[in-house]
Amino acid sequence: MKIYDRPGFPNPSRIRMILAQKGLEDQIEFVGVDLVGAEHKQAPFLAMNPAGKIPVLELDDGTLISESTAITEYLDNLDGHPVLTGSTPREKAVIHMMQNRAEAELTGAVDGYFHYATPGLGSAMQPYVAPEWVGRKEWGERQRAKAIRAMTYFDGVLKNQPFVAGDAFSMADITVFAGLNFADAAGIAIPENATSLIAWRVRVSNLPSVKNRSGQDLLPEDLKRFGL
Ligand SMILES: N[C@@H](CCC(=O)N[C@@H](CS)C(=O)NCC(=O)O)C(=O)O
Repeated sequence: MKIYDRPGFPNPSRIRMILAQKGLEDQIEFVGVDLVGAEHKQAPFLAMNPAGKIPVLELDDGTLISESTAITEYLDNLDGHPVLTGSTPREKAVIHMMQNRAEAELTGAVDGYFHYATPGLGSAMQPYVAPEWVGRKEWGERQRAKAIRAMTYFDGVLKNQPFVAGDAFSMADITVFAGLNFADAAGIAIPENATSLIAWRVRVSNLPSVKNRSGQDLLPEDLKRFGL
């Protein structure tokens, strides 16, 4: 299997944590995609994923799977023993609900702030992001506020249960974790009073499948291009 991605970016980091949790890392050949150079917006990549986004999983028979949740479902069910996406109808439904909430309210909002209210991925990507319009920056700032509201929401959830979707670690935890790392990179801080979310983050960061795959591992050349 091949995965087209870029180390250190939020959705690729979700998949790398899932591969670690499932013990599949050595079965994958990673193919680097130059996001900062807008390689993912050119015809060869768009033929693999018309959305122009990473990650993309390519199976040995040539099947192409994009969307991190779909890739997660595939990898988690490959051995017949899903541990991140639920086993019972109830578990599956709750995990999917929380996963979608994490993506729509947190990661998606951070993404909106990053691409619209900041220089985002830089000049090569600007033609593909959005045209300048009056209020673009204000919209981006509203996404920042939305991301902070999501952090407060997940803090409330984690006051009552150990993990985002209940008693067990799941793909919803991985998405919230990747979303918080993205928020760090974009400069959106977790509210200080979100103590349950902060404590959960420390706990999750020490899990074997998460440790050292936290998404803070941008390639040196990307760090340089971002001026970091
Ligand atoms: N819904 C997609 C989102 C993927 C996504 O936003 N990937 C980011 C990297 S973390 C990307 O490719 N960004 C580049 C862009 O939007 O141009 C998924 O779940 O995989």
